[in-house]
Amino acid sequence: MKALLIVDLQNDFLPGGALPAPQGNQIIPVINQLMNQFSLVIASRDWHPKDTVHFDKWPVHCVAETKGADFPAQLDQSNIEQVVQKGTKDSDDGYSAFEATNLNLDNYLKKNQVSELFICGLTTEYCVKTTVLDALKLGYKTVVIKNAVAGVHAQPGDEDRAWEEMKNQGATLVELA
Ligand code: VGL
Repeated sequence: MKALLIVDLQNDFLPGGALPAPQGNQIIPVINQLMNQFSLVIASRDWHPKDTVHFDKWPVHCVAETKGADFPAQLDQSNIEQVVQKGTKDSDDGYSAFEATNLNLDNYLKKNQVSELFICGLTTEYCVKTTVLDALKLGYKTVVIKNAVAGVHAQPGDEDRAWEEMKNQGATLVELA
């Protein structure tokens, strides 16, 4: 069975937020459409404490229970079956959805007979890439939906390198409508 994993589509990673992907808004309608093609949809969210080592590297973003951590109003949440939270401790970055602390995502997917994981969301260079690499290591057939992912562009060239790395490690890159 295949599942859709939406990574960190949260206000703080969208224009106007604390750590925005400049093209982030463009992927929301694409993802709203895509969800109808999957019988299982999971969303991850960064859910940080106010003080965390993660904020030594990044502007404060996605603090639990704040507007910045919310999903955007334009996202259709009605098809999301499960939300997983990560980066919840003051000692971890929690880039990968497989580091979620409220649910063992790998066990959950295996229990639901998921063998093929379609991944979209924010951001290409960090949480999408890290989640994709973990999914590959855990043995999922991993498909990244290129037109439903956006980069944060922290450093020039990072996004291209992230795509290369995902491809080299075995991810399939597709465009879906
Ligand atoms: C992310 C930078 C810092 C992401 C999270 O969701 O890609 N990027 N924290």
